[in-house]
Amino acid sequence: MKAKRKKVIAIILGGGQGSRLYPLTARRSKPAVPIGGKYRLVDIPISNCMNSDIYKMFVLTQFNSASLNAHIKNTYNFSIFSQSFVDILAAEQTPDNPTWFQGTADAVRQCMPHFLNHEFDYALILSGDQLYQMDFNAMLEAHIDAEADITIATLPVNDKDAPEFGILKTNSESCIDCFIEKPAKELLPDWKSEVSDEMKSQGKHYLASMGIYIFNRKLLIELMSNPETKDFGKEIIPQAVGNKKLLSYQYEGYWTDIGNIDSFFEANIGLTDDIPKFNLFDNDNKIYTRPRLLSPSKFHKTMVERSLISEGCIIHAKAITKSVIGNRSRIGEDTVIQHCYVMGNDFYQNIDDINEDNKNGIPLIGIGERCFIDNAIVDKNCRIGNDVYVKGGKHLPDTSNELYCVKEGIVVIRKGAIIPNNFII
Ligand code: ADQ
Ligand code: ADP
Repeated sequence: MKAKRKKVIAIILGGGQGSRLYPLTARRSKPAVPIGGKYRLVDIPISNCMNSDIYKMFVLTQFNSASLNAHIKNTYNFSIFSQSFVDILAAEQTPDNPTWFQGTADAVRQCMPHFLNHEFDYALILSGDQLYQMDFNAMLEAHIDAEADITIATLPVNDKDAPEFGILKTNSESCIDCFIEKPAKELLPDWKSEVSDEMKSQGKHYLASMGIYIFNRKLLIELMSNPETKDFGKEIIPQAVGNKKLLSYQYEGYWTDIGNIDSFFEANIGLTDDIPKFNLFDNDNKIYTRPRLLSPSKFHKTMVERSLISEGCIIHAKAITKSVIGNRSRIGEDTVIQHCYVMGNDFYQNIDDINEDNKNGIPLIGIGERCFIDNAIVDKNCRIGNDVYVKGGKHLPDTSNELYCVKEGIVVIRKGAIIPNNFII
């Protein structure tokens, strides 16, 4: 347990411009994107830290959004008697740095003065867009025991995924002796590693960096003093191999990148599996989020099959299948929702608003009557009219307009979009 006595800060890389998650990031920063009906992306790394007794956290984001600020401020307000905190550091223009973060290492470099205000022995650098549950203390123990300069969490991946990651090879002591960022397919035969029989049987022959790093304080300061290096995967890690002691900390549990619409959608829908790979029902690994004091959800006569329904919903729908339904969702009579992530609403309309909207023919907040919605993400506060038909799937070409986008067949209805009655996608 010596790792617990060491001082650790966590630096959560909250996202570049978030273009891969567009349009969910059109009006909010990436860490604020809602996930799992009631959480935000940033809750995942923060919860992993708290479950590992790490309570000093920085979230680095390209721009500050009201929803991220409100979420962090209202959720992670620790006792005044503790020294715990979650601080948001948004890219800021200063006389020295007139630009946004130029990459992951540049983001850390620009924020170094904030980190150095705190005492720490180790910096744990995390990605903000991954879904996994991991004990960082065990990783820290391994780092300390090996007297490593840098430790990288790694996991075996297959041929198809390997070109998306930093791939490495290790010696018999698990020290990294070579590393390549996102190798071309043709180079893969040279990058096979010795992996367990179980991983071999799944065709996972390559060791990939999970983008989770532990750095010793002194080394981090040294590396960050070079303004030429902008990125961990492209520069810092490859340049350190051979010069510093880099340990591979191998992980074989569930881990998935949720950085694009396709993987984000699948990760959410995956939560509705009979036995989901990501366990929201774990006493020892809670996922923390903001308690909202909402009423229990109310159903009228809905057939619900393998779905997650959050709090405060009013649901008249005919059927909800394999879907995640977010806080305060309102779904009208005879509507069918399948294979969808409906993010829910930030507020309820009062009776005066409802009468006014009805008078003006504006659909109410939520999803109307007799709709059919399949393979879609419905962002927050949408107003979907009656008899709307949305059928996502590979048959739809990629599109983007002011109401919705289609990415890899997944329809994403933009936040606050007003979809008129009888609309068909
Ligand atoms: P990528 O995921 O492609 O590869 P990158 O785009 O650098 O790496 O993002 C890493 C994390 O930092 C993400 O959470 C991202 O949102 C965030 N981020 C990116 N740019 C940022 C910026 N300017 N400011 C703040 N945050 C930013 C990396 C490694 C690979 C490794 C994979 C594992 O480079 O070696 O295999 O992660 O997913
Ligand atoms: P979530 O975290 O699920 O988005 P919150 O509990 O944070 O939900 O509430 C969302 C925010 O919406 C709150 O800050 C609330 O003040 C705000 N809100 C409440 N009523 C309205 C309204 N009429 N229009 C816009 N925003 C509202």
